[in-house]
Amino acid sequence: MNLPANKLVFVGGMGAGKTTAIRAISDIEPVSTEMPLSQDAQDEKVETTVALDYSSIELDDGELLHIYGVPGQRYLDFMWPMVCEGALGIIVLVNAAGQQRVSSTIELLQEFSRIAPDASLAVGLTRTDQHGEVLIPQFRQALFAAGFRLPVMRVDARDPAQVTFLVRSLLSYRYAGGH
Ligand SMILES: Nc1nc2c(ncn2[C@@H]2O[C@H](COP(=O)(O)OP(=O)(O)OP(=O)(O)O)[C@@H](O)[C@H]2O)c(=O)[nH]1
Ligand SMILES: [Mg+2]
Repeated sequence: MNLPANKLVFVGGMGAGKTTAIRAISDIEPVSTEMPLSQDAQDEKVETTVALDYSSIELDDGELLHIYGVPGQRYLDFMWPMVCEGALGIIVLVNAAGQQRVSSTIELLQEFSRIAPDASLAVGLTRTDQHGEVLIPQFRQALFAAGFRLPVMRVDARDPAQVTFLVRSLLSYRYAGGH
């Protein structure tokens, strides 16, 4: 099978901003598999990914990056290994409003380290504009204490510049010798 050389995947819980981030940085019309959310409890969120997101972006000097997203909902986690196959990078998006942010992030990092052992990881914390009480140094320190040395930063998934910066950070980290 021919796998894309530069493949990056956005992962994370439902509503973390994966589909939004991919749409924000897309050079092409993204492929998405959104379905209406049946329950209306999720504030402004009315759709959820049921299979995957796909798009591509051109970085420096024409370097093409294939960007995928997984569904956040647990019952669809059988899609995760399929979508992550051959990925060089995995970005875990974490909703700052979520419960047990630290433990659920560590769980996801452990899970995706198993699913894609050769991928580099990075973490983006979304919705900190609404939840300014979540502090990056503490969050980063907790992940570090759990053994994860990786880029950790705030990101507004709606903002192309911030999402691109996170992508570039992951690539820089990987090629600077981080895993
Ligand atoms: N205010 C604010 N809203 C954000 C931010 N990041 C993402 N959002 C919003 O959060 C929602 C995220 O929805 P999606 O992008 O569909 O989330 P997802 O991770 O793809 O979710 P699933 O596909 O259901 O797993 C969207 O309404 C975004 O506009 C942020 O930093 N600040
Ligand atoms: Mg989605």
